[in-house]
Amino acid sequence: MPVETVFETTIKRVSILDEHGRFDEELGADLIPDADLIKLYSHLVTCRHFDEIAFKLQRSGRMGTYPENRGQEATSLGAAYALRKTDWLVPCYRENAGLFWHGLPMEYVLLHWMGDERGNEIPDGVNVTPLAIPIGTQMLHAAGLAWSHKYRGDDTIACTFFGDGATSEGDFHEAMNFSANLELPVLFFCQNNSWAISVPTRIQCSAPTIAQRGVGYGMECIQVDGNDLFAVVKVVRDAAERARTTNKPTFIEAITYRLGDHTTADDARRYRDQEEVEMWELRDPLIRLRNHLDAKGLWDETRQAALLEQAEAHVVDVVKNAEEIEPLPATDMFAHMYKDMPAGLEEQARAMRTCSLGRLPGETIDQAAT
Ligand SMILES: Cc1ncc(C[n+]2csc(CCOP(=O)(O)OP(=O)(O)O)c2C)c(N)n1
Ligand SMILES: [Mg+2]
Repeated sequence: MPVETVFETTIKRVSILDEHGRFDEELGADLIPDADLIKLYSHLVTCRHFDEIAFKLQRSGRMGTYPENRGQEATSLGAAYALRKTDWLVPCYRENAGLFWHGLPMEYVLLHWMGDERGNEIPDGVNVTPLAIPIGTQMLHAAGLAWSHKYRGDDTIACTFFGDGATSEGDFHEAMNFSANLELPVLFFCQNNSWAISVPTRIQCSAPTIAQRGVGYGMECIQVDGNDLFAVVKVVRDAAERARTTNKPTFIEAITYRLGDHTTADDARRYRDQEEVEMWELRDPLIRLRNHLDAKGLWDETRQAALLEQAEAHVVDVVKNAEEIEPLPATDMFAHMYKDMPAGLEEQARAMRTCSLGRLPGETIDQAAT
């Protein structure tokens, strides 16, 4: 036969709790115990409240730019829940729910967006890397982390998060190729939220799925309903097991949507239709899970009211911790790039110390210069 098929593939999508409340018992029955389900839902509600407050902090001039997480929370949370605390989460910037579940204190994220580098000095024992603003860079870090654990011979894995837009970056392809060829225990978790700022996914990727980008690297690829916490837990658990036992990476495309603007510096009304947003509001992962809990008799309005009160009190404390931290002089910006600061930078830091920006409150020029 002169022409034969040498390769064929299919991309599967996993859904367990759909937007209409239908639940797949076969896949979902023993996935998440009820007690954990309540904890996860409570966490989602707290994170949603955190998101609202972070947005307000920016709007009232108390914080810099902030990317709302609203609508996407089930993706990173499902992944973090399915992983071990010793595994690495290597985030982009829209994964608060997963990072907080993994142990990152909430105030770190506020400090980051307040421009305070202490927000990126992740506490020991919390296996989370700092938020990555340069798109795509973190995937290579995840490959490196996974490689180091493979080299040590333990079964720790890395899960890196990124957006649909990030899959057009060279770094993405390098990290994928490297991880597949070296057989590294990495999960590549793409949050396809339909947009890369104002660029829709359909003109960013000509293939019908982003998941199939991984096929070219010989990787296991799967699509999942990213607003379905159960389905995310299922695919990440399976992928993590594969990574731990065979060192094979997996590419996961989670279909989700950001309900807010790209960041507080954006106005999404200028490029996307309100009907599209309204359609996705109906698929909100929090509403879906709440309805499921209601149907199981695990939740009611009294519990909801108590949870909201608790979440509000918690976030008040978080904001207080972030805002009341001892201020650092602006020269702190020089402190985080090099172990030994190059002479040129040291010179600039010294010059800044003697101007008002570089001094601590109440510090004189003489004190600063010493
Ligand atoms: C290397 C690089 N190029 C451009 C930007 C500007 N930028 C910030 S976010 C973004 C879009 C990212 O879209 P996507 O990967 O889909 O993530 P999302 O924000 O939708 O979660 C761009 C182009 C950047 N931060 N880094
Ligand atoms: Mg996107």
